Amino acid sequence: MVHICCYAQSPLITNVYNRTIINLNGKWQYIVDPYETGFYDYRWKERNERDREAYWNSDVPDNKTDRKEHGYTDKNILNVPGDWNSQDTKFLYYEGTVWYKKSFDFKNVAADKKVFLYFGAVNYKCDVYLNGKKLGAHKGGFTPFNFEIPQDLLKEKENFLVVKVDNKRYADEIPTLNTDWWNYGGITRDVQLVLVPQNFIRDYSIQLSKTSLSTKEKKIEGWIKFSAPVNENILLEIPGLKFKKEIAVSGDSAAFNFTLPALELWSYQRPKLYQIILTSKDDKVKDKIGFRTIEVQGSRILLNGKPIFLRGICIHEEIADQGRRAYSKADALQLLKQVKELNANMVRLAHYPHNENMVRMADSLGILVWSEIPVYWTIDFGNAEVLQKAKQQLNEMITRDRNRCSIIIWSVGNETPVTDARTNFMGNLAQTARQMDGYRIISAALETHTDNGVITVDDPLGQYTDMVSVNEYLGWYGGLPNNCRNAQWKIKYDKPLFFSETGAEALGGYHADSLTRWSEEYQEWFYREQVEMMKRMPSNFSGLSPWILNDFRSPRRNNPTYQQGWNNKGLFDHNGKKKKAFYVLKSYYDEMKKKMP
Ligand code: GCB
Repeated sequence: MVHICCYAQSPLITNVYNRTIINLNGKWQYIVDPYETGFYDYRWKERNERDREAYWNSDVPDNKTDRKEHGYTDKNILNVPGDWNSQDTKFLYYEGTVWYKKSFDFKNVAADKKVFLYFGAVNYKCDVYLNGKKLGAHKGGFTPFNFEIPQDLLKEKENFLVVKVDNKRYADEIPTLNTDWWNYGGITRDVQLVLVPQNFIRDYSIQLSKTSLSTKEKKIEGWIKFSAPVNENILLEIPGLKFKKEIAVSGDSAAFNFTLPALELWSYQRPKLYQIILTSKDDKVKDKIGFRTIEVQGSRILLNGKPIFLRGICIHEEIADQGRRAYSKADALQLLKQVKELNANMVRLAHYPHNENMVRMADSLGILVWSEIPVYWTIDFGNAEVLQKAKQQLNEMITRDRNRCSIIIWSVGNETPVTDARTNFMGNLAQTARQMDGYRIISAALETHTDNGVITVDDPLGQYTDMVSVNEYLGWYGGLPNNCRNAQWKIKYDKPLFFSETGAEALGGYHADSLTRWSEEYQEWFYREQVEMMKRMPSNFSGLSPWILNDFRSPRRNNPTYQQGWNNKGLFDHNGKKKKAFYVLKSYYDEMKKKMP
């Protein structure tokens, strides 16, 4: 009997795209099941594995007397990867269960291979069945997971793969009931079979040591983990540097370090990546990795030992003109090209880990990344199980991406209320992130409060983070933009200060005078005042990621004239057209680039 829980059934395999894979993307048949009839019987008891009415079991009647009340058909098709909301108007607001089914053949697989079923992400909860057997379950809408498939379960012909996907919101999940983005449901990222040797390289970390620059040694530190203990020498190669090193492994993991004097560092100005090849007796994994250091020293952020200014912008994982989740390389390129047009050097991937294409593309285009888990607004902070769920998502995010040099910041959440329970919860996450990965900055987007006209930042969570990131909307949620002129700031921490959000809405193409809310001119004015205020900020001011690159769908935004289900704080409107504010921010970024290239 497979144990059912919210965790992936097998430890995550990293870098799956560079392994032997069989793609299961494409057309999947589906059944919409708002009452979860395929899962619970009429007494609301979970159906047992062999229940013929369970939707994970065959939908083919045994004979003409047989009664079947479920069925998969080509009349009901969803594309995978993809959210269901954008694929048929009946799904636009749907929150509930949809069963997905894929039939696939599986031939010629050597018995010495292991086979894993890998999902890039499914929002939010899924239960996965193959040929009538449960492989496992997973919760968390934005991180990958995999299950090992027992060899004797796979057939040469017509394997019957069923995934129950449920995107309902709950108070004790992450995120919770309340978000300001669209709850896109479905199998939103790639699905593939990953074929690996019996004993394979499951995970590894290869990083430039922080001390490298002071010693000029360019020391690389790392580790490798196998799926089971081995006793052998593995080979690590970096062909671009003609470098080879044997590493002795006895057990299921080994640590190593070495120096690479000729190494060229990765930076957003020159995003140099090296091919890395790891070869063990049975396995071989290739990756492309860049080497850089990122750290906070005093009140500055240093990349490769030099102070930087983060010319950032927030992004949701959405293609606005098609009103859908982004998932592909083409989507990542479309979004990151917009970022380049703005002359930005950084993105805040809000408010959840984006797909792997995005961070790999950021590595190769040279864009710094803030990556975040959806600990957002109103999490049930007093609940120990919820903390475990948050940790699981943090773990999956860091495990997938720790070798992506573009990622410089792990964020443990956004705009959470100051209480002891919340500070313990998020302090714990910050500590976990630091233990898992000592090569990045830990942060969280905090709120400010205003005391006697002074904007105050004193959130106790600031003591656990390496930089102080705040969301401020002076001139949109409080007063008018000219309030920025006499804004006084009081910041408790002597750490780099970052505006993780600021922004105002404008309906693209709506023009009026600058005092008129929702007009492009109001948003433009807002940005002008904000930029002037930023120029007066104290010297620890280290950058910003305004809210947001593109307009995005949000069910909370119900002004019938100016919103209609969209949050219109984008610098690009939902047809991809630049608003006036775009040019204000761009010219600030042009100026800052000259000062701190
Ligand atoms: C915020 C949130 C973001 C919202 C934004 C807004 O502070 O972090 O998720 O979408 O404000 O537009 O209000």
